[in-house]
Amino acid sequence: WTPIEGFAFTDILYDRTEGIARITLNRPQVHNAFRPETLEEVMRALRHARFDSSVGVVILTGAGTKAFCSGGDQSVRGDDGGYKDEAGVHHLNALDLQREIRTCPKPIVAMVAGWSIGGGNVLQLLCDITIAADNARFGQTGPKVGSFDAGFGAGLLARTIGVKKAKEVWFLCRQYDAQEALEMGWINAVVPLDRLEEETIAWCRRMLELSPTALRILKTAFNADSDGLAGVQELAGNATALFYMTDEGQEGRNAFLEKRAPDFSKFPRRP
Ligand code: 2NE
Repeated sequence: WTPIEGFAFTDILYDRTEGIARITLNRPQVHNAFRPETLEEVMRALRHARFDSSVGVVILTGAGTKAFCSGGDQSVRGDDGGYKDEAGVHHLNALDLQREIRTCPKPIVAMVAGWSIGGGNVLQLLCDITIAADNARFGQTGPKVGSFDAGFGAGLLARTIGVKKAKEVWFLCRQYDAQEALEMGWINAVVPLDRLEEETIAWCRRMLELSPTALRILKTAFNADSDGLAGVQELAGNATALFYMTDEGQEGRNAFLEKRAPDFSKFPRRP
């Protein structure tokens, strides 16, 4: 892994190998719980990876083997509608990161060892693929700690593991081991802890061999219905981008710039 320079991150690590960018939540003293600054850094790294054309896949993980992420840092949870940053401003920017995971056109793989809990587990859910170590444990704690995620945390979970199971997860706040999570369809694979990185990289390499455009459009397709019109917009944006690459799309632009009427007559009206 080679560190990606140019960022003064305090809460995350950001590095790469081959075409894979890795973002690591790095607050092991609190099981990688996030504060607003942590999520801001993750979003900056994710945007960087998105715009780096040599990156095809992103891994989101947690430092150490004890936790992927334990959700929002309860010690900076304020009384004013969010988690306080160092300036005292309240945020719920976990929701912003959720959107950015959805809209990043590259596959994002959660590599999970240990605890995947609360808002951290919602981030895991949002990732496109999850590879877990056999020591991973999953769960939501919201109703226990005075919180809930009634957006993707509830709705997407229900679509992923079924409504009854999703209600169980939230209404009982139990924890589930990696094998149980796999059986529910919550995650994609369970591997021994000492093979977690190797196996995750193998999954990433497989995706790197495939068509980036096909993966991009499939990701938006999987998200389109659950994201409503914003999801349709994402999917449609891909159609526009592809159309811009055609002679037919370029004829309209060229005609405008050349101050002439466009001639679309040579383009077929396909069945
Ligand atoms: C994760 C879990 C089950 C682990 O238990 P255990 O016994 O293995 O570890 P322990 O001792 O609880 O944790 C180790 C240290 O990490 C801190 C603990 O306070 C402890 O610190 P020290 O006593 O050593 O000083 N720690 C762990 N999680 C933390 C957290 N989230 N915030 C601050 N410090 C944390 C157990 O630790 C646990 O249940 N953690 C809390 C999980 C939780 O409730 N997370 C928040 C859910 S709400 C949320 O994430 C959210 C949302 O609902 C909506 C929007 C945004 C966020």
